Amino acid sequence: MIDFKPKHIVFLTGAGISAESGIKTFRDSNGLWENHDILEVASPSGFDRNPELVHRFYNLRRTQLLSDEVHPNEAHKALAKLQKEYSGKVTIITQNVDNLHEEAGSEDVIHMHGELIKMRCKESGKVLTKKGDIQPDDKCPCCLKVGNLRPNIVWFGEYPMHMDRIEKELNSCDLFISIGTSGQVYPAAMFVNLVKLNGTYTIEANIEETNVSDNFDDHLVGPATQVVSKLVEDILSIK
Ligand code: BJW
Repeated sequence: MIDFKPKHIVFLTGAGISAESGIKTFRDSNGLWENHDILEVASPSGFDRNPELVHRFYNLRRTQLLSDEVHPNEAHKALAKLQKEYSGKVTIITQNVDNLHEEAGSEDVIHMHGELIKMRCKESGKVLTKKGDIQPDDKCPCCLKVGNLRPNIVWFGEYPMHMDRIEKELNSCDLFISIGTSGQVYPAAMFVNLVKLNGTYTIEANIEETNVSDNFDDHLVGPATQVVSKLVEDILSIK
């Protein structure tokens, strides 16, 4: 396990960390993609073809996220605790578009695939917070045109957000921990390979083996609420 005191820890989180908060993952059986053609709801061409379907998909997910049923779980809370109490630097990069890390108290979370509670003007690129539904015929508050509002989400074929910052964080960490991601979506799936070029120690936490498990030095197998809480206590106890 970890036999050194890390100066800078980078966490990469995926849908698995929010699964126990009641948010469906993407690729699991009964997951979000099961009843959807991925490219119809998560690509720019899908949005151009059928904005109503895409808005409906994200409106439903935003409503669920903001409902009383969904709360941060022990894994989100443990990471927030580590960020507050650890003497070294702790960075959270998430592929998730939910706001559960922030709700748990984490700060400066890097949302590489965007955020459900934000929308964007297609013309100016300006990002606005939006907690209610977006309809295809809504007027954009920025350019005042109808149809120019889109979810502030990174779809397939689009460039993920904050990549310059992410590259810097990956290059400066000495411990990289991936939690609850299947390793099927790039570029996030190759972060483990990038950090290993610098000799960074790597840990994967997941309920099962993934396509990229072999790339990690160590594995924590089990639900995120259990393994992440224990991992954080272990890190906080390193002298
Ligand atoms: C638990 C648990 C519990 C469950 N505890 N664990 C061919 C080859 C290589 C690449 C490509 C290719 N063709 C196209 C590409 C590129 C493409 C890509 O990767 N496609 C793949 C499908 C092959 N990528 C892109 O287009 C990206 N852009 C890009 O590459 O730009 C060029 C570029 C290159 C190099 C550098 C920089 C840029 C953009 C990707 C955008 C992804 N967007 C989505 C949807 C939007 C968000 C939304 O609607 O919510 O983001 S896709 C979806 O997948 C979502 C997620 O963030 C992402 C990752 O999913 P995640 O989090 O891993 O979830 P799951 O469901 O897959 O896995 C859950 C895991 O949790 C499982 O392992 C479970 O076991 C585990 N789990 N319960 C712990 N309780």
